[in-house]
Amino acid sequence: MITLHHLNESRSIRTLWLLEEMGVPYKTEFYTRDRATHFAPESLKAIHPLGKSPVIELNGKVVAESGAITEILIERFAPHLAPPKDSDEYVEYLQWLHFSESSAMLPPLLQVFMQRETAELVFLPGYAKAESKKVFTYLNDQLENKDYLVGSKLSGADFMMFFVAEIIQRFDSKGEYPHIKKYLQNLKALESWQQAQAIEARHYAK
Ligand SMILES: N[C@@H](CCC(=O)N[C@@H](CS)C(=O)NCC(=O)O)C(=O)O
Repeated sequence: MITLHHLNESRSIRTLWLLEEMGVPYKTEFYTRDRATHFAPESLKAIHPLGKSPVIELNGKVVAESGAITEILIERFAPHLAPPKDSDEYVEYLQWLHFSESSAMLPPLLQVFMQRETAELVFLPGYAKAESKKVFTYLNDQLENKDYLVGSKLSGADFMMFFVAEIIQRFDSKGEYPHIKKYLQNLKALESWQQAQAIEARHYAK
């Protein structure tokens, strides 16, 4: 069974549309943004600690991130909505999936946030601080007693998140995120990581 936790005026419309296109049975729990702050209600945090939408429950497993949700739902229920995995089009498909929530999203979001700045209200610094704390805490909690993000071995998730973890550590002057620190130490002990660093150092030392 699929349950979509849907927030109004949000990326969750991606998932709602996809579910309709797929034509599979699903349930929707609706959440409404606060009129003044535009934030999601606290109740969303009971579903996923970041308190963002979309989130789905898929046979009891909570899945966040609209890109991951799109990929999983299509893989399991609507494979006709993805090109074959061994095709060039699949490469393009994956690039667009990731682009939509990374390089393509940040610039327009910054524009939206800048619009909220007024003479009376400085929005961005407070927002950046509060959202950073949410993300840093979430990642730190997820890494408790773990060497790698997924299961007990190195995966693609580590190659991606390691770069973020390094940035987080730069901001952690008070040592608030010890599990992130340990995670990085663990990754940095890997031979391949050290080789990559050595290659970079050799090249740029010139
Ligand atoms: N990268 C996430 C972003 C999720 C996200 O930021 N959702 C926004 C709505 S577009 C949200 O829930 N905002 C409410 C809040 O921050 O309180 C995704 O693609 O699902």
